[in-house]
Amino acid sequence: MKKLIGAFAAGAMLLALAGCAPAATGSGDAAAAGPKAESDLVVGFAQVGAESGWRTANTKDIQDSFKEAGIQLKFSDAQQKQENQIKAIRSYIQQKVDVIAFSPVVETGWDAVLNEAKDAGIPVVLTDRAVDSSDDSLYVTFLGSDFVLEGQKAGEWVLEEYKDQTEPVKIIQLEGTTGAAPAIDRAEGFAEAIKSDPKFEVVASQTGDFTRAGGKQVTEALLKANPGVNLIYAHNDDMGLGAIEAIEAAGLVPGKDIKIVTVDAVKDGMQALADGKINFIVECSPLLGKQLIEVVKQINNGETPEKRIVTEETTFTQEQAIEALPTRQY
Ligand code: GYE
Repeated sequence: MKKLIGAFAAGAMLLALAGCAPAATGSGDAAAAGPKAESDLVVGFAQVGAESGWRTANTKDIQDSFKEAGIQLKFSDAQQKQENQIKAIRSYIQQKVDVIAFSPVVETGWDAVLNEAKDAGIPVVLTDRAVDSSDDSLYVTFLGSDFVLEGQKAGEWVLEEYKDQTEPVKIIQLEGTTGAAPAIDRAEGFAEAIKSDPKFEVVASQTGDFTRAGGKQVTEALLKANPGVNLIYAHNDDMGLGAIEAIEAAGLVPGKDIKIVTVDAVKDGMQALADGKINFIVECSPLLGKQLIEVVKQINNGETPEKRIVTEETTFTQEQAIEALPTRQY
């Protein structure tokens, strides 16, 4: 934090100096003139992809929020590939956008490109997913959910749901994209919660890449290899929805023969919960657009946003899903 303030202070001093310099220094330093008009701001956003209902809702919310704020948005879809995101970020640097925002598909491997943005003097905002870097001066803030807490909430529901069962509880975990912050953290939070009772056994854990097709395919294979599974913990709704198809195809009843707990609470997931095919959902809000706009405005005004902005979230049982569905935005 100190480092960050230091960097900002140094930057501000340079700008102040540039501002005092005679006109002969040229017109290069527009920022010296103070904040830009918001209608002149350009933000480059490098999205992960379109892998899930959550992502679709997130993209729409970001695009709508920028339209509403009258700030120009350059948007790219990396199709879940880090190399594509890096290319997009490099192109935003070349285009000299005012702010770069992105949702890192995986946690590691960003330092080089983020240093390029830093050298170009372009602030970077992380939305939704975090990076794993020892240098936190490479981004201004991380705006998104507490994924460890989400995993814990899922695990705590499982503890309660099976509190009277003395037999082992066999669990399949459908992991998100390998190396992605929500996959790593949701696994960690869940494991943390259930470790207090050895009757909970994660008999298999595999990635379904946050997609419905992935969830279906992995569940099909894992059900064959692991008879007598009690519960599926899916890192997002879409993989849970894929699991429902696989469970039904195996002649079993989702929500009864095999219970399902997921994370996200997008409409299709909430519908399955209302229908009793999913048993519990931990909410993860994709509505990050308005907060991102706030951060962009703060940066433009020379203010320092909080280093970590955490999204507030709840959980849903079947009754709560039935109640929430009619007014659910996404
Ligand atoms: O849970 C999942 C999406 O990063 C929080 O990514 C996001 C996750 C979300 O594909 O559905």
